[in-house]
Amino acid sequence: MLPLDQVRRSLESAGQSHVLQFWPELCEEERDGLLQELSQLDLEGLREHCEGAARAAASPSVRVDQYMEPVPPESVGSVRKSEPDRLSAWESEGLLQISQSRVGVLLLAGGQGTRLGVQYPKGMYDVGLPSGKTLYQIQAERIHKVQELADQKHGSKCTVPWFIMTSEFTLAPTEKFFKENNYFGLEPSNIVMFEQRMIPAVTFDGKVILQGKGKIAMAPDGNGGLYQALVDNKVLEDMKKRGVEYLHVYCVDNILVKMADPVFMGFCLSKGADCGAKVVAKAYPAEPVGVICRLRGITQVVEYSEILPETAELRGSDGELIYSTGNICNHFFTRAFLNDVAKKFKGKLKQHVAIKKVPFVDSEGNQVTPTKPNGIKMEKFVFDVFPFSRNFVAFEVERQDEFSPLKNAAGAATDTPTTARSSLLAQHYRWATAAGGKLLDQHGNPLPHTASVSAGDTPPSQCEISPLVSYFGEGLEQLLRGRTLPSPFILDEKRAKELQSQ
Ligand code: UD2
Repeated sequence: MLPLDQVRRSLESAGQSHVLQFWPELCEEERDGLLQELSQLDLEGLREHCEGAARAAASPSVRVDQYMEPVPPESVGSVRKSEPDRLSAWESEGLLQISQSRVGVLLLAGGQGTRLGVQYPKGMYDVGLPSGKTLYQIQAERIHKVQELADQKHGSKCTVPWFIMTSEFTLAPTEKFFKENNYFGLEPSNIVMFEQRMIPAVTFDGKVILQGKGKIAMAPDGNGGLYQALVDNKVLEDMKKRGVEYLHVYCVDNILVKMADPVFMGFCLSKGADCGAKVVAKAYPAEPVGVICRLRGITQVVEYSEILPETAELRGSDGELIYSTGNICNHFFTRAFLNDVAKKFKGKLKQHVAIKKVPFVDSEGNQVTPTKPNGIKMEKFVFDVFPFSRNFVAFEVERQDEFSPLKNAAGAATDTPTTARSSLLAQHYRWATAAGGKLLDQHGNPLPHTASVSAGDTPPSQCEISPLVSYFGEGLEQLLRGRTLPSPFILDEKRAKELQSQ
């Protein structure tokens, strides 16, 4: 912790002395807390941060729309348009790399989940599946299974380490949750949690906002804070020690996420890519996903919050959206590329401005809950490194198989616990019927043998297949062919063993 005098001088020279305005009123504990918080700030860069935020918020936002061009469809790889042989070759390559413990997964989990409105990290959310599993448990079990698939194929004993970026808001509860759940059966030493930086929210005239008399309003520095956090916490060195060469980076709330997806890994490797992104065709123009496009000839993502509605709505002569390649926050990076970013590019990442309502204490010491936006939060985006890549690739996957994010609380029109749950159950319905299972509805009536149940539909049966039994629909025929499956039907490891022995 820095001495008070030093902090006071730094704040003065940054034009932020008001931060200590209520110091005389604070008790010992509050003083310690504030000093601790201030000691962790980059005090030297504080003036630049505050003035920069105020400048950025005041300047008319530079519209990128006029420079946007769609990416040529032929430059985007695609599950739908690829021959089964090609897909299976990519998958084999991915599994080979996984079997050699050269692949890691990296979860971005430092966000506050404001839209979902829960007070705990989103990964701990239970969307109401018959099994009651949380997003974290589903992800852990998929890691387990993909390791097993790679081991079975190559006679190895591999590890897919799980790197988890948290923030001050999410680190402690995430650690506690993993511990209480016995790390979901994974080896704790292969789960590496680290913290991203927090930065102060700032008023429109460039002053740090006090959230309480002894507390600064802080927010994580965006998921692009990843690159600084990798350096701060020596995570790249850790990856190197473990022999990890390739990373699958993903966001916490997609219930269908294919952890360390061998097909995506294999695709990116076959193209010699150092950086890649999975995309889906956008469902509707205003869908809150960034779009992959070219800006002045360079492929990158324009975030949904920074594109004009009229641009998002543009359609070609075939009626399809022109900007349809939706980013789903599932990225591929080589460790070499991450090293380059850490050394050369992380200081060049764009700062994005978010204007928010930030509760504060006014100069008279009154607690105020603002009714209109009063604060600036600066954020970096994880995909803003794409332009630094030497060979970036995009890979289109099927939405119903790979993308159903949990963003909003129950009752919203899209991306809710209900839609996430339905997407997973619909997928498992498709897998079970494709494997020859005969599903029954809740009243015991036979359901059509159809594989067309899709993400938006309410699945006609509660059929849930544990990732420990099947990673992506494989291996189910021997268990389910010709069997009648009641609803609810939970196929976990125990049930799978019973079915095998019958
Ligand atoms: C993200 C993508 C968007 C689209 C969408 C799909 C970014 C910047 N935008 O938008 O283009 O792909 O996801 O679902 O990637 N996070 C942190 N630290 C932070 C802020 C966020 O780790 O400071 C994590 C957060 O916990 C989550 C992920 O980043 O896992 C995405 O954050 P979000 O849900 O706020 O992003 P969203 O939906 O606006």
